Amino acid sequence: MKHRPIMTRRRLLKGALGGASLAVLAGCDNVTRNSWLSRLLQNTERLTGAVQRAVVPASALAKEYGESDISAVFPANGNTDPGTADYAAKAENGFAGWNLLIDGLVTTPMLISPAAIKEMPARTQITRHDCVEGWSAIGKWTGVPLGDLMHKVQPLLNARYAVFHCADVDDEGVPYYESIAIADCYHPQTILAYELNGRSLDVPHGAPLRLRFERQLGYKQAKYIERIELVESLSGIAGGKGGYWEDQGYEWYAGI
Ligand SMILES: Nc1nc2c(c(=O)[nH]1)N[C@H]1C(S)=C(S)[C@@H](COP(=O)(O)O)O[C@H]1N2
Ligand SMILES: [Mo]
Repeated sequence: MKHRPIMTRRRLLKGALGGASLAVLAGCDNVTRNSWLSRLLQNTERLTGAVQRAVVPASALAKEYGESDISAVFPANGNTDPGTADYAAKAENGFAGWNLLIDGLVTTPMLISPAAIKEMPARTQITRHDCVEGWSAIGKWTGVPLGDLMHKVQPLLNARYAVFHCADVDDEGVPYYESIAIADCYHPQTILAYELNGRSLDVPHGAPLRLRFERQLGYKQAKYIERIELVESLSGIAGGKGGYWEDQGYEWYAGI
């Protein structure tokens, strides 16, 4: 994957501490190995999340833009093709053979095809995507509100997180995954998107289904989703921190 943890750490650091502090660190490529600094950074990140949770209501909407604001090019980043024979065969077939599984702590587990999802009421939103690697892009996303799918499966009372399992793996075979709080599944701008800028989602941008969770950073926007698992705790899943990048030290609460 392109994202290098150290470099992105430094970008997060820039955001957290500001340009002046970054200048002091310029040329230091071992910032993440420097223990006082990484402790400070982690505390700063935690503080940012805590402050945001305190001052921004969970229901607040991310800014939405107009058609004229849409970026001419929306970069594709991270994995841009799951690359397996199975995925290629399904992509070739317009994802007719794809099924999204929603299971775990739900009353009614469900298997649903992208075609059936497209028949449900849709939401379209023009929003800005911010990647920690230092780029942003404005795109128009169309998809099904995740809350509508939650109403179908009915989460059990002890479900606390939705975990998004993706079809792609990194160079070492580690699968991509992400997670958000159940309450955030019902946020009006949390959608499972199947269109970007009025066209069917292409492979680089996460076909056939990808998450848009607009008040958080790019790495939360899971692509190639094949399973949504509702759980009470994230500790039993992969590295236990709730996401592919979180397992490598990123914040789970990636608020913008
Ligand atoms: N399955 C999967 N989802 C992913 C990634 C990935 O590598 N695999 N990369 C993340 C990162 S870091 C970013 S910035 C966005 C990029 O989305 P895009 O390719 O549509 O620009 O997807 C996120 N979701
Ligand atoms: Mo990213």
